[in-house]
Amino acid sequence: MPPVFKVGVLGVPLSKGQPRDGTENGPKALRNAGIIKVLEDLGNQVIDHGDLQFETIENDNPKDKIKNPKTVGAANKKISDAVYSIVKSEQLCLTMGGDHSMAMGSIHGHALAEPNIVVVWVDAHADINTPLTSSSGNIHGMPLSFVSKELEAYVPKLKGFEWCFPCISVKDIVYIGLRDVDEGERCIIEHFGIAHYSMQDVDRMGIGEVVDKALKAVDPTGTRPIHLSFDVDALDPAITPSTGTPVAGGLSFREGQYIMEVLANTGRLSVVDIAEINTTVGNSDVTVKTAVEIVKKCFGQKRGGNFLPSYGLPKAN
Ligand code: NNH
Ligand code: MN
Ligand code: MN
Ligand code: MN
Repeated sequence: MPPVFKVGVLGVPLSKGQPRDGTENGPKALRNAGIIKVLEDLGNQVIDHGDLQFETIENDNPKDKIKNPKTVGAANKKISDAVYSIVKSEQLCLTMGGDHSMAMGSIHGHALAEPNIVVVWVDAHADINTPLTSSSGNIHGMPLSFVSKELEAYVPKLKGFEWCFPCISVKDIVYIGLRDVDEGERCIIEHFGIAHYSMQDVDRMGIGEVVDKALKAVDPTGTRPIHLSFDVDALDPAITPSTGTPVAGGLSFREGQYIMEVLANTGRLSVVDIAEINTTVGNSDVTVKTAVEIVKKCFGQKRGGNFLPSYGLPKAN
């Protein structure tokens, strides 16, 4: 039997966590590419929750270096509430971003509904800068610092984020695909011993061993609900060029699919974020196509073929 999921789809048209316009079109691009039908054709029951609507708050001046703090804070509160209720209603939640600051709300809502989650962060970047270590001031480089308990003492209280209390441990995070990590982030990874598998590890061990080790690192018993946060810039820019901060030397199409298939096979995927498609960076067709193929693998499509028990094998006579 192919796995059949009750999938709750949520569009998260967010762009203020980073400097470029275009990430807000991610949900529309995925919808236009037929994502809902693709998921249904795999046998899943799909509940489309539509796209969240975010307001741009007036006079949202940078707080120290942090850009658009109130707008991003308010948007993530909405994301948290929506993801919370989707998870509570027992749907496997697909959040279609949107810039990656969305993961702050998504993880927060998920953790409130399912206190025992682990986070698999597939990204070229670690996105665990604090407002004090970030040199860009872009919140999409910081979501993990806001939700991690051990970092509470390092994250200043900011207006707009009062709702966001730390809800996971850094011990619950594992990275795959890293190849562009800032100094402060590297310090955090070392200091707190956060599990991480960089592209060098993928080169050395191969994706099979990396994914095995990554899952064992955060969840040795293989029992915990999984939050997958997938930044399309984890993949090689050859296959996902339309993203704000492409980094050469990324995961191949096959490696990306493999991660998804293994996570789907655990049966414990609970929330999947797909982030950082930017439709205004070049022609986004290739990127969107790649993203749809990758997302499919989280929701039951197997490269080895899906067995349909209802298929009647035609007899010769
Ligand atoms: N680390 C950089 C920053 O904090 C870049 C983050 N950019 C991303 N993250 N695309 O996935 O600004
Ligand atoms: Mn990234
Ligand atoms: Mn290491
Ligand atoms: Mn990211």
